[in-house]
Amino acid sequence: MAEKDYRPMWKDLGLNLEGHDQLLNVLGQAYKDIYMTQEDRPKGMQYLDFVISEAHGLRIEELMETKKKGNKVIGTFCVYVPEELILAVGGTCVGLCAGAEIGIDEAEKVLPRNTCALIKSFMGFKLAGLCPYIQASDLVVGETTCDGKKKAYEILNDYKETYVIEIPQMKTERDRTLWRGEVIQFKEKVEQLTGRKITAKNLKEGIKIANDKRRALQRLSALRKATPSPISGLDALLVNQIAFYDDPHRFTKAVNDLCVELEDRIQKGIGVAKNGTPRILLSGSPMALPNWKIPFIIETSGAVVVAEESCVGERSTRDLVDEKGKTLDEMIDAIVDRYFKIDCACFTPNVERKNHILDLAREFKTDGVIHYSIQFCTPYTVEAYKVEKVLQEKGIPFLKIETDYGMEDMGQLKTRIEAFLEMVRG
Ligand code: BJ8
Repeated sequence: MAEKDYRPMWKDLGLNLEGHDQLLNVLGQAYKDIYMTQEDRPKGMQYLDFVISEAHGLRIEELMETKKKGNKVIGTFCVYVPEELILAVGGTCVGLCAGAEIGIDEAEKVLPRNTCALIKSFMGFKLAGLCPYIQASDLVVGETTCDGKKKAYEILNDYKETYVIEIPQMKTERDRTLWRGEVIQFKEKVEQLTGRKITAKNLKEGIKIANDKRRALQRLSALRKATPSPISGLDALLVNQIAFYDDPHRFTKAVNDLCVELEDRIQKGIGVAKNGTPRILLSGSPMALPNWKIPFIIETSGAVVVAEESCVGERSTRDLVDEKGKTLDEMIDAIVDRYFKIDCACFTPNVERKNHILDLAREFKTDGVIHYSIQFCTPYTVEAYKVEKVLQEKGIPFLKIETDYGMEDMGQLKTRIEAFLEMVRG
């Protein structure tokens, strides 16, 4: 993928060079096959192609540069980690969730086989020495969302210091108090790690950077309401995936530039699929980079994905932190409230999520909802039952898929998705 020789840097980071070369070859080929074969892509996607090609090269070099200046890099696995606190002190937040079936043999030495692929993947990446982001991180932050993750962090901590934030399971006032305490404690952890104080002034800036990124992603999302859709679901997913890695200022600008191009496309009636193409809302477990399997099958079966009800999608961008706060305390409260709205399936009850799915299905004029859960992901697999029920009540076609990162079931999934699209077309 990368042209410059980054091997000395990868070696210094302690990567397994041979395995890493193989990984880059496989990913480079997959990207060509899945992304570069799409037709009528917006020109603005060239920036994203570049970012992907340099994801393990230039971007890591940038992280090492910022570290040399005394700034810290913090790796995270969940959209519940308040990025604003990291940005406030000049830190960089990078997503460590992994979406590839790599290092599984290593992961299965420490985790049960029937663990969700996302957990096995991040553990595999670490144990097999294949992820430069975790190597470059000064601290890794886990969270008590699902049982699989929270127990896996105990093991990960043996290999990399992992600070765990407690996430409540319900949304009562008591839970909010607990959550506020966790945000304060995390603030102190960030201050201790960086040796810098979080103040009203720098936190205001951190909030603005994170909100600007979300605003750009919201703008992109809103443009996908147009018919025909001006961008493929695969490309939009890629933008959402890269949001977790790229420099936030540069990324925000690139997404806004892309939106200008898409606005022009919409005005001219240019889209990636002709009118009448089934419009699909994809809902469920997050699709971490480079998990493109389901949207690839959907979009090569004659449909277009117009929205993702997921943490790599709408759930992580829909809410902004209120920017009106003047004091540090007011800003912390605004952060607490913003994150407390996240409707992950780890919460109970989780009525908000069902309402959001209905709203999205309506706003994006979708013809059907495909619910995706990673195999062995109890929260999303179980919650799919309730999602199906509310959609059935509204007469919205629904397909439930459970799969992992392997390619063995591609044929079977394609058959099911094609049959669903046939039914949707009527
Ligand atoms: S806020 S969705 S990013 S926890 S897929 S590891 S839930 S068994 S990723 Fe998530 Fe935060 Fe929730 Fe979002 Fe567990 Fe399920 Fe695996 Fe998952």
